[in-house]
Amino acid sequence: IIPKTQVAAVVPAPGAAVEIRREHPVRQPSELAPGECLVKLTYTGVCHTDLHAKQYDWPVKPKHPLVGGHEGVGIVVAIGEHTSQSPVKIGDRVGIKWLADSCLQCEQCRKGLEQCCLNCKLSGYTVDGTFQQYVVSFVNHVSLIPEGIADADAASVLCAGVTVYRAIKYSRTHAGDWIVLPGAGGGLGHLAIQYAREMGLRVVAVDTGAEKKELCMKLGAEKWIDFLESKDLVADIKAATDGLGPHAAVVTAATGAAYSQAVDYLRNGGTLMAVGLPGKATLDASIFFTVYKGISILGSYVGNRQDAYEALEIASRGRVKVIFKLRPLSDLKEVYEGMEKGLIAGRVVLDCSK
Ligand code: 8ID
Ligand code: ZN
Repeated sequence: IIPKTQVAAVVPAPGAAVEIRREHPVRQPSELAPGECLVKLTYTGVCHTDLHAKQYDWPVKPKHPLVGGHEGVGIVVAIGEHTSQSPVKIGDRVGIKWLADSCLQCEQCRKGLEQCCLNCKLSGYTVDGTFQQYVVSFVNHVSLIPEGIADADAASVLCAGVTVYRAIKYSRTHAGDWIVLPGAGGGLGHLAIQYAREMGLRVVAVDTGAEKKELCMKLGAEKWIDFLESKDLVADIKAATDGLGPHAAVVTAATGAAYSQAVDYLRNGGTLMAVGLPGKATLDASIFFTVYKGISILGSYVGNRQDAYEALEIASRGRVKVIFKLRPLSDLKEVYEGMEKGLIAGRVVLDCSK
């Protein structure tokens, strides 16, 4: 019942264009190692990280040829022989996250920082990901998808949702606080608005264009600032937050510029959560004011299994919804073009059957 070949989107070499291949091999159940599982995918989100991988612009490099993608949902159809104590079984509906596998034994794994495991495997980066119909993943790290949420709706919770959920969770804010979200109209940002609201925060959305403005306001942002129209971003953000600045900023824009004034507009004692991942930019912030204002600057990298569980649970109750356009897997190249130009409000989710 497992076909020998499938449709897959392949980046053959560093910086090359993505190719749709219709005869891409499927790893057969007998070829799975212990701990591996084969998942038949229905839908996958497209994250800006996948575009970084294709463009080869990060200091940590991907494998090639590469099947990208790390926001997939599907059914476990096989588990490697001699797998002991699998938390999932054949027939379970699971999600594929960026963190495909970790050793679970090292200091970082023991501390629940498994995404920082030195022996981690990354979906769609160091191992093939979800831009195909059958993906090999790992029983310890696939996420069970709760009932109450459809496959296509769950897909982008697995990276975008988990990532912003964790970033807000550790932003040292509480109900009633102000949070500013540069990149609010994008894939991560539009979910950050909703998780922030769910946690009782007041949201200032920063992004550009009428479509993203409408999306952000509809999702519960209280204030909107267009970063291309603003003549003084620091003054505008402070004015929007009682004159004192926000308690936290979660930056999900993929550019250094979006970080540059955060220390200036944050409230004394505020927290900057670094999430967006420009490959080469450095953080440009006043050391003096970082100290004088008591600012915390924290990097936040996807999430662990518990973060995924919590982010999915909230989404499965309908409290957070991925806003997406559905396209066939074979459209990935065009999706990347739109993403590069900043034209995608919310997310794009791909139908793996097409
Ligand atoms: O674990 C992590 N830290 C993690 C997880 C997943 C993704 C980090 N990321 C990274 C991605 O690799 C990428 O670098 O987060 C970044 C954003 O991913 P995304 O949300 O998937 O990208 P998007 O949909 O293109 O959204 C980015 C938004 O930023 C806006 C754009 O208009 C777009 O809506 N933006 C830009 I570009 N510059 C801005 C600025 N200066 C800005 N918004 C405000 N101010
Ligand atoms: Zn991602």
